[in-house]
Amino acid sequence: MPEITSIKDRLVFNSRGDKTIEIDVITDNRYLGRACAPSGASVGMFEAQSFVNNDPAVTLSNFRNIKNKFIGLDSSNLQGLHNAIKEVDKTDNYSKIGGSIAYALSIASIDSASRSMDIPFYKVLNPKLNSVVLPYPLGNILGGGAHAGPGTPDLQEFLITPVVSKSIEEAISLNSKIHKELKKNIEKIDHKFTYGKGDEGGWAPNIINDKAIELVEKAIIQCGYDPKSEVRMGIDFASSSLWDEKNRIYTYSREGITRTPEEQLEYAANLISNYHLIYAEDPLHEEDFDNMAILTKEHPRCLVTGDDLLVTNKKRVKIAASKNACSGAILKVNQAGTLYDAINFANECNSDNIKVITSHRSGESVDNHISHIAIATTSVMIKTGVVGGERISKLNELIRISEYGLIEGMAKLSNV
Ligand code: 2PG
Ligand code: MG
Repeated sequence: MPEITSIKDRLVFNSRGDKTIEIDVITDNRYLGRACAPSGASVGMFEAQSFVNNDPAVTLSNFRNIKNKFIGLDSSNLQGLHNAIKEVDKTDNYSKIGGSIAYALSIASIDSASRSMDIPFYKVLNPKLNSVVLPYPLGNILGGGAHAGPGTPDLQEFLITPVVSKSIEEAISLNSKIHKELKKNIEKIDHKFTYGKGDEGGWAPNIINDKAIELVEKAIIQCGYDPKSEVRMGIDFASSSLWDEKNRIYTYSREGITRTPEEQLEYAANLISNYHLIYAEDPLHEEDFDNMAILTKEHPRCLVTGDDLLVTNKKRVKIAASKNACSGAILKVNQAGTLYDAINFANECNSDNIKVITSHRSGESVDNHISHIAIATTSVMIKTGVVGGERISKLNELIRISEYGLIEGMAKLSNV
């Protein structure tokens, strides 16, 4: 068995320049696996807690006192490692050890096992996988909300995915082309546009939501594609960050308007229909399973997706499935805690016929493990940016994976 022989750790910085934790797991004194914990700007209420007392340094120094407990474990055994972490931290949200430790330790362990066994990371995670289906890249090309500054749209992310593409390379290239085309469209109407970008590399112009989606659609058409069937659009509404629980209203502070829950439902439904969205993430706030169910029922050609709603939590997706509250589910390992938790979540989604979309966070590193996690969980899409080193590293890894053989093709999204 591949045995963990040592563990190293350090504080490093993420793409926003914030401190985070990186862990090295070494198998059989030779094989180095490494993982760095990402972090979100729009964080769901029910997510794992990344750091003890919100402090990376405290989290790391606590970990140094207990890390010997993980020496001697099988680095390829995700459940064994998960159980060992749970022995140290019995909380539901990893507040004792810190979600960043659960994340980095479990991913670095599989990374290290993959090197010692000389098989790809995705195959260690899912040994039964006989062929590889590649996820479509769902690229953030224009953003606002918690990822960009004042004047940008209230909605967090405007996304595209080129379902027309026959290969991952073609898909990545098409997303980049449309990202570039969009810049020209923005310049024409935002005369003060500085080419500024949000945290994930999407343009951050001074425009309102409705204009943003219009410009994205125009860029797709200008590049010669049909937004109804070839390059489809999506929106991450991140509407928990707009939701005012006390007054029970959605506040679009940049646009200077509010929407009641009924109006928010209608607004999301209109955007889905008018722009043929393939993807609508968190169109309602994180506790509104009922209105999510209405949207899901009425829009079968759109993946009505839970991010803050589900927080990569198996119990929450079970509730969502019982209410038919979504057709898509975002998988972010650090929302769940360990990679084992996240894989269990994906298995639950797949058995409930809810499509999995593996996702980056807005605060990232150049790690590319999520590309393998997307393959292992048979995700239909991978949500990441289109430009920026920490975004492109995930996309380039998919190109490398596509060279391994046993490739079945791109994910099936034709029924959506
Ligand atoms: C989201 C993510 C990723 P953050 O809301 O889906 O795009 O953002 O990491 O800030 O939560
Ligand atoms: Mg989201």
